[in-house]
Amino acid sequence: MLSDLQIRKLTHLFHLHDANGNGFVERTDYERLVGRLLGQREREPAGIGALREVWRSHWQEVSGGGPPQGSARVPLGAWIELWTAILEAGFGARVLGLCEHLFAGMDIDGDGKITADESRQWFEIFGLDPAGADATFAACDLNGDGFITRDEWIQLVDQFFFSDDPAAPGNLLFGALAANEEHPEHLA
Ligand SMILES: [Ca+2]
Ligand SMILES: [Ca+2]
Repeated sequence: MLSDLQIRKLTHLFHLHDANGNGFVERTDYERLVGRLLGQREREPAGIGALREVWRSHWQEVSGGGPPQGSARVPLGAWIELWTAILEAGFGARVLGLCEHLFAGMDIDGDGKITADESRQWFEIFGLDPAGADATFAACDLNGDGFITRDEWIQLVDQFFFSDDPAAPGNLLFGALAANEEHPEHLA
């Protein structure tokens, strides 16, 4: 069973994905996010097709494998159920795969490191207040060398999904949880 803190984090994640704030995560929400992710690249990097594909398959998983052109709508309850099933299986290949696609989304220049600037753009993609990005970055750069590396990223994603410690830096990966009730609809 997931803890209250885990449920809060998953609820926060739901609201970030529900980009038009209608109470459902839909295919169009994913497309909007992917569009923002791709829109930040000045030129098409080699891995762009792969990035699009991972997000597409992630949506397929979230929506229960509905038809590609389908109009599946995932309400909060189903979202929590899906993530509960994923997380109760432990930190395995699926969560590692998720780490990889999130990292690829955030590492805009593809150099294998996330900078403070890329972190700010990540906040923009999810419609988060960019004012919070620098504090989040400082907390998430675990060794303070000015970059978030893959190793740090895996620890942070692990904390976001699994930690029950309210002080874990990874809790901030998608912005402060106090923003739970806000919908990022101004970017819709
Ligand atoms: Ca980078
Ligand atoms: Ca670092």
